[in-house]
Amino acid sequence: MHLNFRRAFNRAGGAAVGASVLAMALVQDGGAQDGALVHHIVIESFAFSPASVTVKVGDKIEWVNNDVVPHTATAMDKSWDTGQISNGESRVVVATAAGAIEYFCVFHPHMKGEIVSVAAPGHADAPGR
Ligand SMILES: [Cu+2]
Repeated sequence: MHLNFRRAFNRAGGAAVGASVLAMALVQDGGAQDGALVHHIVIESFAFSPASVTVKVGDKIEWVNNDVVPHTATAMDKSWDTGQISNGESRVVVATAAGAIEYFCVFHPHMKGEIVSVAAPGHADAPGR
C-alpha cells in the first residue's frame, strides 16, 4: 500500500492561519472535490489525538500543536513530512491516493499515528462514512 500526500504548509513561519489558505490552494491544484473534509488532529502531551484517522481521497488532514515544544508529522517511509510544527501552529496535507500509512514525530519517535485514506468515488454520499 502506498499513500501519497502532498504537503501544504506555511513556509513563511507567520500566522498559523496561513496554512489553511495554502491548503485551499493545494486542493485546487490537486482537483477540488465536493464533500472534501478537514480532519483535525491535535498534538498534545506528546501524542497525536486521535492517533488514527480515516479520510477520503481529497480530504485534508490538519495537525495543530498545543504542546510547548515543536513536533512533526512525518510519514514512516518519509514520503511526506509536515516539517516542524511549533506551539500554536498547524500544518495541512491532502490525501491524494488511497492507502494506509503510519507517521511519527521525528523529534519524539515514540509519538505515532496512522492515516487510512479510502477512495471516494462519489463524495459526501459515498458509502463508508
Ligand atoms: Cu514530537
